[in-house]
Amino acid sequence: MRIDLFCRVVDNYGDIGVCWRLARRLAHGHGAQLRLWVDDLASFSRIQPAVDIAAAQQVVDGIDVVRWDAQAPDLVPGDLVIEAFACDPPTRFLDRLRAMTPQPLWVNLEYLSAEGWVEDCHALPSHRPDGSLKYFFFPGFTTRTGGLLREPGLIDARNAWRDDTNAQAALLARLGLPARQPGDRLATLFCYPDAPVDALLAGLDAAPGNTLLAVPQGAAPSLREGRHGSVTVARYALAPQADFDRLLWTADLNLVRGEDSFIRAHWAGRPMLWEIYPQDEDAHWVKLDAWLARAGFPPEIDASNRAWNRADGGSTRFADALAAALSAPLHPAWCAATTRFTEALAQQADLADRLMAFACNRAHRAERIQ
Ligand code: TRH
Repeated sequence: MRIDLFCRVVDNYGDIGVCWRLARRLAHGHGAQLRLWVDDLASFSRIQPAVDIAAAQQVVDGIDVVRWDAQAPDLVPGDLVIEAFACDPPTRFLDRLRAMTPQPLWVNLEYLSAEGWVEDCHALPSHRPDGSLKYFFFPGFTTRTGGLLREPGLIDARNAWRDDTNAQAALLARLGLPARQPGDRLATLFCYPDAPVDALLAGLDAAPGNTLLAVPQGAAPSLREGRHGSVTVARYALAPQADFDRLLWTADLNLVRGEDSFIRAHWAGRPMLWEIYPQDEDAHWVKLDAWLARAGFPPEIDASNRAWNRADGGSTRFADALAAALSAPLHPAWCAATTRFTEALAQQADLADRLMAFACNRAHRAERIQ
């Protein structure tokens, strides 16, 4: 199948992070001829160093990457067109799409949400005034949604990685991070600028044992590198996406944000705290609570997640809540609940498999109508 995937980098790395992962899943996992259109190659190159930010067109990891700008080439749409996060593909491209018979399948990949209404909207068609058809494809946590991206063999690879302390040590060294001392906790922090990092340091310092806190350049700008009581803060340059995934696998605690790192922290299967991308009118609170309701963590962990997001009057309680969450008896309960939740999710077909099944089903239906 020939697939066009359009990605507009709104801000941060999530848009390109999700699209690059999906592009590889469809190309490598389903043998698709993938053409990825990206409007910001500089951000792309931060998570995939092989990207040449000056190239109008290039092949990266077997995927055609087209720089999406005013000079972008006039190309014939493929069989499936994926518009990520309502990014409005070029008019000229859509004109071609509309003129084709049968019309290629046009899908809008929506943002992830754990909310219930997603099931009712997933895979619905949008009949557009110009006669074209676009479908909504919603990622989600249940079988009645589009699912979550997860490459085959991920869980086995993660489990093997957990037993491979040499590979873990080599990764930390490659990222320029200090070695983890035996018994020390490794935590990763990927947060938005106003996350309550002082409360985080206080909570980790009050928790049993020492902590190595790995923070990417650019995140938590107010956080000073070095010792803070029993916590050592160490920074690393933004890592290639694959290394970032393994860092999450190596850690005992992952503080993640947005969408893609959030999903990857599920697959790491370790305790995690999610800083949700703030939305207007506090719409993100409903999304956060919807996820917590699905996850089934102990209520104290829900309170920690909400406090980390400065809900209900801020993060003053976060430090105590985190220290308790990292101590017995809460910590083993947190680990068990996380394993239970993420292992159950890993039983579901992943988003790429569902998207391809949806596309093939539509193609057959179109043929029948022909
Ligand atoms: O960067 P983000 O905050 O992206 C956000 C969200 O996606 C949000 O939903 C969206 O509305 C907004 O962008 C526009 O967080 P996210 O989604 O976790 O994406 C970060 C990507 O960066 C992810 O693919 C992992 C990758 N990454 C690396 O490859 N290396 C690294 O060292 C780090 C820290 C991240």
